[in-house]
Amino acid sequence: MTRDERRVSAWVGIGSNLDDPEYQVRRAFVALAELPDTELRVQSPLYRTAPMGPQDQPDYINAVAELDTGLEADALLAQLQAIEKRAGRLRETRWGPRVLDLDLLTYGRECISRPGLKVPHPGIGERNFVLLPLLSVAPDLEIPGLGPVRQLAAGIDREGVERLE
Ligand code: A4P
Ligand code: MG
Repeated sequence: MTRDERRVSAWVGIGSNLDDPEYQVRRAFVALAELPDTELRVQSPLYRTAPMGPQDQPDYINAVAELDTGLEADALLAQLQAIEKRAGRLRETRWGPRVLDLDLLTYGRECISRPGLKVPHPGIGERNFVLLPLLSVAPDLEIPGLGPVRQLAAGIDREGVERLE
């Protein structure tokens, strides 16, 4: 197989609600662009979104990015976690506030379910803070097992999600 044939389109969800979230998300795009054997193909606009989960936390800034990568899914997840760590992510409350959260939303057309890695990312089909950024840059993206973004986004509540200029 040539190198080109192994390259995969992977979508990453980016979220932050601590330590200047807009800056954190913009810096995450830069970090993604610098990953080994990987190109940053698409970056979505930024969205201000009401928190899902505990409500006593600040609003989030969310965005999505498309990578073109030669990394395996596990290696890519490890790289995403390293970026989170460098951003200073410490607190680990489930659905609690965080400096930077990078979720592997899709990895090509693959469905992966093993301890530590589930792709497509669970909840993708119900989360307006993932679907609306995806809709703005990839309405025709097919989420394996769920359907096209355009169709998934048609059914969701848009309340609490505001696109930034
Ligand atoms: N993991 C498994 N599959 C994946 C994947 N596809 N991508 C494992 C990333 N990680 C994956 O993740 C916990 C474990 O999930 C990792 O060790 C990894 O092996 P985490 O990011 O450390 O934990 P978490 O984020 O606190 O938990 P969880 O359940 O992943 O939360 P979510 O789903 O990331 O939600 N509200 C708004 N408005 N916007 C947000 O972005 N985010 C969250 C976090 C809550 N509320 C939000 C937002
Ligand atoms: Mg996460």
